[in-house]
Amino acid sequence: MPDHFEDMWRAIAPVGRGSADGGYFRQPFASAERELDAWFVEQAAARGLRVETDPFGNRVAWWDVGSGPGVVTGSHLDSVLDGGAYDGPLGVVSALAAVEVMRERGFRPARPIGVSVFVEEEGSRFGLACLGSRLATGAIEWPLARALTDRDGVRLEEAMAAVGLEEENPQPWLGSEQVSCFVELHVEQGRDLVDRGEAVGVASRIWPHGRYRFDIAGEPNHAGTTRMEDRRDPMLTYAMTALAANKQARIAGQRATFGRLETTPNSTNSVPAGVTAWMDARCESDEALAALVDAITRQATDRAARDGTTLAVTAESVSGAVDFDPDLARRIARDHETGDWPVLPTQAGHDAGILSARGIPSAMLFVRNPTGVSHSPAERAELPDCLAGVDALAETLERLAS
Ligand code: HGY
Ligand code: MN
Ligand code: MN
Repeated sequence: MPDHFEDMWRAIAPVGRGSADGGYFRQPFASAERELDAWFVEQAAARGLRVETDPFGNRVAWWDVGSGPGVVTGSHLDSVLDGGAYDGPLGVVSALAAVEVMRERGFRPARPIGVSVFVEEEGSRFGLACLGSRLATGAIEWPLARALTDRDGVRLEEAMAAVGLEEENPQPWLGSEQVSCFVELHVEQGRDLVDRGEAVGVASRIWPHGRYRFDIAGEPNHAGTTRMEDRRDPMLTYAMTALAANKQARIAGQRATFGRLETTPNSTNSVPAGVTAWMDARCESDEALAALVDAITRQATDRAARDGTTLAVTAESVSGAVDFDPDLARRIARDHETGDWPVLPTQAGHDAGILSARGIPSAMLFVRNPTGVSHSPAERAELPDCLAGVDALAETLERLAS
């Protein structure tokens, strides 16, 4: 007997949680995420869904009814480091629950309905956002992706092989021939719905965003015997770059964050040899993103010249602006008992954005997050809003698969 929403939520809650009220560590192809992957296959089987697994570990569980390209809904099960409970899993659990709701309502889809899980959506292990959906759609070629490494130097292909994904030359497979449209339900990563007093919303667009690695090299030396004027200190260049990024983003009304830092040799009583820092930048347009990264890079380069350090900036992950199909968004948002659902932009990237950019009509449903906080243990969604999200998703799928 398939579990209902609350049973499923209770079953996965402890998987990969750092401490009782802590955050989640669900890195792709590692134990907690694999446990969730196995749980997903079990829940799909309990619903009589046919699970397809692609060579990258992405899953689609099919309700094989109707004909033609399917309507697919789903999200991801991996998390950022110390992430929240809802970012990703809420979309997967809600999709499984929505299948039950449609069946209980006696709905017979005219098209197959798929429940999907894309791997490494966060890019928090291998650095590239939405890696699974980019591989499935061909947005990144396997020869390039296979060599991506994690913080321990493990290559993607090694991590995948370690969990049995060993196809020699895996090919992209996902396009509009397989999928007529894709809908992702996701916890809102912000406060728009809270401020509007709404439980459910629809996405209009995703801001372009990217991740940039700043490699700053200096001269390692003694922290005590080296006079300040004789130093070539990469930590100084980094510190001024972080301040410049914050200032430039504020001036431009955009977003820039340095959240990850490595220093070598990481010694308390040494001037560092090098600092590597990762910047996450998000802007309203592709042009604004390029201009912001350019302005910050210029200021970092000037500072490096003054500090006698060297700087190299590498774009590790770039996702262009996504404008979801406005007719599809309107079709989903309109004429509900509670009126029209609000249509909102987001600065967070999603697999729905990758599929949309590859020509698959895509949409997103957001569920209210009372804290508005995400990528943190403080991320929330109340049960009544989660259940409203399941009903909204079932209603949406019925509209799209009739
Ligand atoms: O980082 C993001 O934009 C998303 O949460 N993966
Ligand atoms: Mn997500
Ligand atoms: Mn996320």
